[in-house]
Amino acid sequence: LENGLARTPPMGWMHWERFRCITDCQKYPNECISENLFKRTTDLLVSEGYAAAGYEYVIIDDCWLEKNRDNATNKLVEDRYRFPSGLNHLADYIHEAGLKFGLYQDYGTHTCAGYPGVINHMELDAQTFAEWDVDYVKLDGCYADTTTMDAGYPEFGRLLNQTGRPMVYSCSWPVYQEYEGKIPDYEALKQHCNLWRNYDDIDDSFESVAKIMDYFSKNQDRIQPHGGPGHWNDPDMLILGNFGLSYDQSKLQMAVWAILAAPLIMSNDLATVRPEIKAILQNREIIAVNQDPLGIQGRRVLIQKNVEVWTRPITPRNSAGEYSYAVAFVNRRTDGAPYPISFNLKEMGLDSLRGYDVVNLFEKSQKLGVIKQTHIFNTRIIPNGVNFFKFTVLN
Ligand code: A2G
Repeated sequence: LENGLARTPPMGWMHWERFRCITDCQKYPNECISENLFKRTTDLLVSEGYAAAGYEYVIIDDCWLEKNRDNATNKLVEDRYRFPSGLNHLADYIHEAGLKFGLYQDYGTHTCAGYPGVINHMELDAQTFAEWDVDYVKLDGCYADTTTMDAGYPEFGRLLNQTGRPMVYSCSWPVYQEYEGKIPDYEALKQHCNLWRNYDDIDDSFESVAKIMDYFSKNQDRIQPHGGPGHWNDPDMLILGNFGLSYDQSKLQMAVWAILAAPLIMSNDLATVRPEIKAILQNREIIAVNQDPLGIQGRRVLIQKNVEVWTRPITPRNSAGEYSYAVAFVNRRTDGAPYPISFNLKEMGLDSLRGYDVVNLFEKSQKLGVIKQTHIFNTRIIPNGVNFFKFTVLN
């Protein structure tokens, strides 16, 4: 969507994967979906350095609404107990911290968790979002007629635009169409949405991360070309910092999401993220790969003995216009011991005759020097691990 927004993949935080639909604030005061959670997260984004690293959008997912619209006006109403100060107050709080405010809704009659959706009230709701100073809208697709989505999602986007308030528009439209066996219209998605969910929701496990990677690589011919500035494929949230991923699996998700030019939307409890995981989330070089201005989505280019090679063309380009590359070696093997693997650059698609200067993005001190196109690149990757390098093309 050419609305001037999301020129690089959006970065931020969203509650869904970690906090789901916890609404009992008596029992779970620190976890319930409430203004406290979003204020606390806003504070931590700033004080723990995430904001300085680029994480910007604080996004409320499902379960923020009252079960009914306002009787008199039909307007959406935020849960009165959990958001007692109202969403304008929360938006101000987030904006005063220098961050941006995101909000979830659903195209259908109800949200996935059963709260009122936007259908039949689209104009009013777009207007309400603008009044609440929303900067980012995620529009889900539960309880909706998928056959009307090709028209309905663009229509809601037009109504958002008509408010005059710039809002990033995140669409869940394609995944619901795929569930019904229909191939999404990517040209329409690019035209009408800033990002879109292609596939299943992420859960707190490596199996879930791996399943999403498999979907994105198996379908890359039809998905990958459509990512770019203003319009991104979205493999769903970053789950590192939670319970399910090991340290090395956490690096793996971060590396692959950087290759995929994925939105970097964390879903975790920032108060309890361990320092070594925080370092992964705030790795400046990896964030720079994700946010590369060319905005070319990467691909899985090779598989050898269950080790996958994922590459992404990035800046800088040399005087011949050849790209630099981010290269992730992902070991899907689980048989113990680091697994050695050898590739020449050319078979990975790195074919500049001038060669590449190589650094390890997780071990900045490890500089591998200049490697030529004809050289064999050797690396050993631990089970369920990743080695992630930047190959800077020589001039
Ligand atoms: O509703 C859906 O499952 C969403 N999935 C998920 O991200 C979350 O928002 C959930 C809340 O009930 C998609 O948008 C594809």
